[in-house]
Amino acid sequence: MFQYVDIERQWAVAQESCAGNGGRLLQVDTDEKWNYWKSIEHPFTDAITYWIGLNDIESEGNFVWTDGTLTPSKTVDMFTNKFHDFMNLEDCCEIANFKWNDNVCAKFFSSVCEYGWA
Ligand SMILES: [Ca+2]
Ligand SMILES: [Ca+2]
Repeated sequence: MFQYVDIERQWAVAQESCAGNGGRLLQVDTDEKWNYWKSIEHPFTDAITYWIGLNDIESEGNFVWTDGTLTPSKTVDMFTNKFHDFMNLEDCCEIANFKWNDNVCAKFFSSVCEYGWA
C-alpha cells in the first residue's frame, strides 16, 4: 500500500519516517509498478513534488533505490535535461507531474511511502 505524506521533509528524514513505520520511500522500479503508480497517483497525491527512494548519494551518477536495487525502470519519464546533478548537489529524486528529477537532498518536499510491496 502507498501512503502520501503531506509533510515537507528532507529526503533522509522522509525515508527514516517511512522506515520507522516498516516501509520505505516509493520504489517504482519496474514498468508495471510505475504504470500502476501513474494510474493511481491522482488524486492520491495532490503534491506538486514528492520524494521517492531513488538516489545517488553513495556513488555519483549511479542511482539506486533505498533497498540497493540498482536501476530504475527502463521507461521512467525522466526530466532528462534536469537529471543532471546540478552544481554537483543533487543526489535525491523526486517526482513532479510524473517526471523524475534529481534534487538537493536537503530540500523539503512531501513524500510517498510504500508498505508491503513484494
Ligand atoms: Ca547526484
Ligand atoms: Ca535535477
